[in-house]
Amino acid sequence: MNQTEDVLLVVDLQNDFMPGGALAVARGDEVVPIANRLARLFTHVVLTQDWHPRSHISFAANHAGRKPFEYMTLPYGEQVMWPVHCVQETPGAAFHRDVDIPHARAIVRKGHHQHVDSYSAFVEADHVTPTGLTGYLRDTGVKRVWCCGLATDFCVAWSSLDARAAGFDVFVIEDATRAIDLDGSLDAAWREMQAAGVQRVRSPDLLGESSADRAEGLAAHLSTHSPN
Ligand code: VGL
Ligand code: ZN
Repeated sequence: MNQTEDVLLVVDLQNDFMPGGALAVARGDEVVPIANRLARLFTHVVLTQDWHPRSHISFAANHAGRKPFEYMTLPYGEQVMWPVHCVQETPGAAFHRDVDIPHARAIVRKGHHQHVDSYSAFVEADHVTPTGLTGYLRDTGVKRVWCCGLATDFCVAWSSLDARAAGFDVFVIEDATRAIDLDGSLDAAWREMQAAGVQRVRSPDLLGESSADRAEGLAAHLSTHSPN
């Protein structure tokens, strides 16, 4: 990992996306220890935090007659109606208690505008309003964005696609994500990411736990310990 040109983007490891949360992602909690280990490989880590006002446009409860997980056409496009989640300053919006990334440099809060959602950490769902993350990463010399977190098919996918569009090399650490998978959204997200040139990688390859790395490590161990 080149410490000046790489950033780890840890997406939405918040209570409401964990099992038992308001918008639970199946096995979302399994991502937390992996993200903690990955974060130790990076000096530059940015966290994102879904951070909605209670009156947010993406909540089914704010539209008469709408139910969670239906689609609704809004001025900026199709919007999934979500259960109320990640309301600013509530426990559901807090990071999972086991998130242990004290050296994170920045936390990008998104979805804070009442009338527009933001799955992406870069550009809101109107496709024009920037969060400022692109400028921040460019200003700090970042060339490669490594993504993990929740959910693969929404905030991770949209963030990766926007990072690509902004000209960064982008990697999604697949086993360090979990999906909502609404009507095939996970397959669609991977197709879009692959078409955009987002690279799909796995954490053992980065953490030196893959079988190839183990074999290399073993060879190195044997060569230093072989009798004279
Ligand atoms: C997310 C749906 C609504 C996510 C956030 O973090 O993927 N999904 N808000
Ligand atoms: Zn949200």
